[in-house]
Amino acid sequence: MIRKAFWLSATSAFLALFTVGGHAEDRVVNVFNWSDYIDSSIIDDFTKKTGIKVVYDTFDSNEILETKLLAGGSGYDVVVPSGNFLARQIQAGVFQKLDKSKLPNISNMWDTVTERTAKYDPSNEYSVNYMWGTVGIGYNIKKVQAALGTDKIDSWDVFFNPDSLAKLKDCGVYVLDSPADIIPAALKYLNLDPNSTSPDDIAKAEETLLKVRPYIRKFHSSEYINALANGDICLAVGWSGDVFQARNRAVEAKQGVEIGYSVPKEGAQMWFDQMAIPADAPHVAEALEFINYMMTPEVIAKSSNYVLYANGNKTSQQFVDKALLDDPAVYPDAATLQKLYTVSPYDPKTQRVITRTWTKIVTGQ
Ligand code: N2P
Repeated sequence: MIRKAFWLSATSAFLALFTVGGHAEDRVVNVFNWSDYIDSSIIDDFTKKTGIKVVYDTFDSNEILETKLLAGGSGYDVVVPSGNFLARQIQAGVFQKLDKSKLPNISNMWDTVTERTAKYDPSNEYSVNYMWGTVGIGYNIKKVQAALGTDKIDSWDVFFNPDSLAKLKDCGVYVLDSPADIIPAALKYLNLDPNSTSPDDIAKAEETLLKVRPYIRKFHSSEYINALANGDICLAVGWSGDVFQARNRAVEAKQGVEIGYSVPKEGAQMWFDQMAIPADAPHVAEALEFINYMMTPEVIAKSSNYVLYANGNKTSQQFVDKALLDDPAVYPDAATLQKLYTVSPYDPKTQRVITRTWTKIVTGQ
């Protein structure tokens, strides 16, 4: 009897060990992040350090991410919505609160950013910042000079004024396929509230966009990086860091393409992309380890140095390339900050108007 009990417990100890060993090997985290948004060596380093395998998928639209999250069972453990989308997803019960005791690196975060992200996630209970940036104008300096007689773009007028955009039609114009980025910009250009939910105001934005629609070659939210870098297009309404990536790719390609980025004087949107854990995430412990790792100052600085966006981590700034840190289009100075606005989530009724409007703009009808 004693012997039998010994064998039983020895067997279960062996089984337990085996299971723990197997489990360690199987540890995995499923991450869904924006495209062109990480130095892949960071993912490899995380796996080397923790033994956790990263399955990394990408998207280029908040709408795509939201559809998956609202359907449930996405299988993702870490996702990165922008603040305005995060806010309504929190309301919809899509996320779980973060166990801050598992996130010691949160002490590195920057109050200038957390104060702003609290607008979307009060007390920052559900999310931490990954990167933040602006919506502006990326352009081919020489081609714009040839078409418009100036290589300095400082106003949305170059895009929203049909006479101006017509001159850029042949060299090519791309626009983000993202109503929550473009419609507020149109409202701002019209001197209206970029957060307006008035159907009249949205109709004015639609009218303005339909007038320039004939001169837009494509609505797409990631292809403009290479299109700008290769000289295939001369203007893109896009996200700051992506335009800077285009600029660097152009420099590396040595074909004489020079790319500029403008934060238009009328005002530009400042957005925040937040790491969060879905309520039904299958690997919560691993998700927390991943998020904590991404808040390591050296790690997130490496990411910023690669993707050319500012991050929300104060301690990381000593590791961020000086050129990036000193660039007011990346880490805005007081004068640039004055020009930046944030957007609120659309309520369901306004969202329906925005979606209908956007379909008309993209299809041009
Ligand atoms: C990364 C673009 C992320 C900015 N390529 C939009 N939130």
